[in-house]
Amino acid sequence: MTVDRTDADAVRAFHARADAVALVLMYLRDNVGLSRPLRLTDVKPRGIGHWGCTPGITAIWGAIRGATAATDRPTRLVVGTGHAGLAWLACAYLDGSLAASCPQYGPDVAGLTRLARDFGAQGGLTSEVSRQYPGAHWCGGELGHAVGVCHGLALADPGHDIVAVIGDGELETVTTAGALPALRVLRTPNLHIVVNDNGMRMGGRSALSLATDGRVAAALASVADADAVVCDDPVDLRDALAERMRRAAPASGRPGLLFYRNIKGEGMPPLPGDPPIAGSTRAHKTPVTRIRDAAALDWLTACLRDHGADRLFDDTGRLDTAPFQDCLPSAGMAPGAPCHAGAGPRPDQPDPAGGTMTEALIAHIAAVGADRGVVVTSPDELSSNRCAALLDAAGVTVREYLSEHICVYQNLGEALCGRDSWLISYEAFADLILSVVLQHVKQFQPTDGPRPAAEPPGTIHLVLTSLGWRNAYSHQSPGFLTSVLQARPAGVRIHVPSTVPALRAALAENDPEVPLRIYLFDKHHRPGEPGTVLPVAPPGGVTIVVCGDYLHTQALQAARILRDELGPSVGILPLDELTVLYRPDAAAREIRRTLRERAGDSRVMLLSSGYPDVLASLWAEAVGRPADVTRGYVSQPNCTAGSSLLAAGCTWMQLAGTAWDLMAEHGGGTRGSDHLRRYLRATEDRLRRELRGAWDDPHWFAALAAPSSTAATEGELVR
Ligand SMILES: Cc1ncc(C[n+]2csc(CCOP(=O)(O)OP(=O)(O)O)c2C)c(N)n1
Ligand SMILES: [Mg+2]
Repeated sequence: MTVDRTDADAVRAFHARADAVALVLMYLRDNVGLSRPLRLTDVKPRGIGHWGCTPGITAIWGAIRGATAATDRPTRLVVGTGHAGLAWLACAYLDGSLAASCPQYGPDVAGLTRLARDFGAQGGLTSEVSRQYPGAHWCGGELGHAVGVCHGLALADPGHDIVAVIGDGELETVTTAGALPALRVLRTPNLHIVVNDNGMRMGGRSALSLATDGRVAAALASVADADAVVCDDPVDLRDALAERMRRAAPASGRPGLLFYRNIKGEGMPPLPGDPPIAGSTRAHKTPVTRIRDAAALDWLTACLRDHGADRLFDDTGRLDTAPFQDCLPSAGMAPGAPCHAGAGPRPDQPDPAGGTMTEALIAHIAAVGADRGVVVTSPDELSSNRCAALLDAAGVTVREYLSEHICVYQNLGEALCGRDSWLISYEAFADLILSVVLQHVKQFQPTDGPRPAAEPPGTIHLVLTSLGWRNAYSHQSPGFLTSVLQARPAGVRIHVPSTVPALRAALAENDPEVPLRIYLFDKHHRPGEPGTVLPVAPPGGVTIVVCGDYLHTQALQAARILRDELGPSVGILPLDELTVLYRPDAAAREIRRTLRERAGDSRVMLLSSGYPDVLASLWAEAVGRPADVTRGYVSQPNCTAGSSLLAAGCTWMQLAGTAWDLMAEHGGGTRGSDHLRRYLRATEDRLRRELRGAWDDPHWFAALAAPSSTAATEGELVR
């Protein structure tokens, strides 16, 4: 298919004008239409933004706009180049999509002046893509998310064409490399990946640029089983995209991989006497940082005029859209249109009263799936996490792919469509996606800066059911929760239910303002029901505050032994949701009041599911006094759960011993119980002895971590 001349001119005009707007945003704070000669006072104290990617992105944006106009297909766009904020805003200003959400940036001199002043200013618009950009997906400048997010979008929303724009440097990220072969499995013909192939990364030539004859492009397309296109002209790119969009569902089911070849930072001449900018590493950011004298002012004036900055507005000061009108589509391009997953027939649901944590989880997800359809992603760990039953639940779409990043990116794609989704992963590898998760929630912190009135995204439910404590030497660490906590993010809930009812209560919470819920529980065991131990410690007694079911089991056993010996002396206080320790809302304040009351004047032992220090300081702040003892994960070389617990001082015998010491220190009722002390020490010694050189926890200790099978061993265990 070929486009007619008007359309071709429109694409080229859009490209040129968008570059002009980008230069205005980069350098000017006044006189944005060049209605009079530039003065130094019109210029920002220093240039802001990334020029290098801009000419490529503006050309690609014009091509996408043109293709969308020609086909009338609604399109969603994800720009992986987080540093393309300058190009992004220039394009969105020009095509009106920015003003649709932020009317202050309207199509006239005043609107562009406001935008130029806000761009990069404190309290204004971020210079890298963020949530302030209407319709943008944001990833904190982390390269490598775009194709994975587009998997999620393309599958969640087959009614839209999904276009991912990535850099040739971004193409080198492992996440992008991993996301390409996934396309073979996913079959997403509505996905079009456009590579801004400008030959350069930030600090040098890209790998892609080393094979200029298109061999790398062909090889990558083959890996992805995608239709490859290589072109140097935005009009050709527009043609290729329009053709793909017209064949909205090519019989082949193949996505498109389209390479737009250009020179990084082209269109910006150097200052007289300086080395060339285009195609060099100088092009990446702001090639000329400061405009301080008449010569630099002349250079900037010429540069702006060359791109048509003086022709952006008509005589009345309105943006002149006529030259590129034919590539302004009527169909929307930004994310936001609601979409609905087909609800399947009701499944044979697992028993909602099922006894284990994972059974409760499966029952919940299956019910949600039956009601409105739901996506579950997992990095090849669904069965290992005991959740394979989800594969058979109607309305539940499971996507397994061996990359935590690709999984969470797909969840982000679902969230952009306003849909809730689940990611089921090992705790030990959740650290891999920590920055993605933190960035996602960071965007929901309240800010005073400009921000579009966007629909809240769907909630991502991150389920961690294989605890890092169990194999933290061979695997990574159980520090994910405490790293998240440390950031004290708003809009997050961290559920560490100690019992099945507590998990059910967490699952039943439904607040669309919460973009991320994290659940941590141990897939291995059946935790004790509440009520085994009175929650309130008597005066002089000890309250063990427990986060999560894993340590809860140890604490329960410790309390049981002490109570058998000393009567009601130890209480257990489960802290089932961790963000209550800092959240400013009334509900969290009320929970903190209850915690203070329950802890009363007893001694407090705080057991953290991750590393101890963060929880210790949050507790002290929330309750008004520090815990007397804090325990949590301690990294050390071993390979069994028992030795992790032992190193952390969290086995039941250590906990009981510490509680006993605390009571003794404070004159509590420890009458005549030396034999208990001796028993606890002897048991701890025995555990240490039996663990030395062992490959597994001793049977008697492991049995406690799985109370469903404790009955047979309990006599042996407790004297
Ligand atoms: C994961 C990650 N690592 C490193 C960076 C730092 N960084 C910013 S831009 C860039 C180069 C990007 O090159 P490319 O994708 O080709 O973009 P373009 O040439 O269009 O600027 C790098 C390495 C980053 N943003 N994200
Ligand atoms: Mg590049």
